[in-house]
Amino acid sequence: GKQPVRIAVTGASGQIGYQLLFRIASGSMLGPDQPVILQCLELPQAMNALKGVSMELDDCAFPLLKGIVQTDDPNRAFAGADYALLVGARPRSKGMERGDLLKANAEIFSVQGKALDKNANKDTLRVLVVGNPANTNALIAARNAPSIDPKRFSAMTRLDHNRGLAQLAEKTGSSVTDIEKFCIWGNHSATQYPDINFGSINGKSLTSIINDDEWVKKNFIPTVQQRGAAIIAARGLSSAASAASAAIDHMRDWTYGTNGQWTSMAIYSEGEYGADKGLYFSYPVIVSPNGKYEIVKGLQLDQFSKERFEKTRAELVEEMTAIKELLP
Ligand code: NAX
Repeated sequence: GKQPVRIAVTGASGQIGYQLLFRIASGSMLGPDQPVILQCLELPQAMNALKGVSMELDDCAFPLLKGIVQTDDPNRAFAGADYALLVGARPRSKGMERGDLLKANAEIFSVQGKALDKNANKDTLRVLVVGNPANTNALIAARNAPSIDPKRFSAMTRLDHNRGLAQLAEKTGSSVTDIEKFCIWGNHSATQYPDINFGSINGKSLTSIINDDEWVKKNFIPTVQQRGAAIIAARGLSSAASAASAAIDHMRDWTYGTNGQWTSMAIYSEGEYGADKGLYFSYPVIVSPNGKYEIVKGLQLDQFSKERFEKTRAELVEEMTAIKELLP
């Protein structure tokens, strides 16, 4: 059979970690014939909770699970890592300004970027940043890992993408798998732009099927942008199972391909569509079966889309500017 792959997960005993680890160990991420070793990173004060999670993983008797590392040392967590899911982050505490939040996270992701650079398996590594502000945290980690291709880093907008698919499926009375060529542009934040203009169902354009511009602009776009807040309002806790599920989808598709279909990933920008080179920006991508992603090229954005694109681009530039002096 296949050799086990090493999968580092940070924030492993948090809400999302608790959903994610079991899905990975069960084979949801890399398939039923790929053994895995979980390398869990937590803060020192969460090591006991992590021990409990590890005991539960043992108790599942997952056939694919070949080992669990529990550590508060990034160097150990990332040793030989083929995958790194960076979930742990500093949450916003009361009275904390956005700039302070960016800086607190810049510290965490600088340390982790350096540890990845020193310890990970550079020939296979795929990094997904989930912890917020995810796009800028990905930029910081990548910049601190100069010997790793920046294209091996990504940030998660797949949850936003999946939220959009679910809304569109409901509106059109179709299945989520029927909806093609939908995408999220930009930042994983309320400025993200969920774009249906290229979308189709069975070759028929989504805009003509929906035929309700008012719904798209006043209902659909804000619903996707504000979905995280709506989950918190309803559940009293932020999205966790759906976030973990999106992380699984992101890594599976990045490894095995999207069958020619579009998905959304925040990836290193070379300046495509006018986003600034070096930003981690969500684009429509297609992943080939060998695990290489390509940004969908040649799309014509209309005036409305250009305005939305500009708004989320400007926010990412602003985030980068706030942490610029902390970049190596
Ligand atoms: P929790 O607070 O439940 O868990 C976070 C865990 O990370 C904690 O156990 C904490 O001890 C650990 N941690 C903190 N700093 C660490 C460090 N330096 N090294 C290792 N572990 C560390 O948060 P949870 O609900 O799991 O959310 C995790 C992150 O995902 C948050 O930043 C959250 O904002 C973000 N999200 C991102 C989403 C996305 O789509 N990109 C959606 C869901 C989620 O809101």
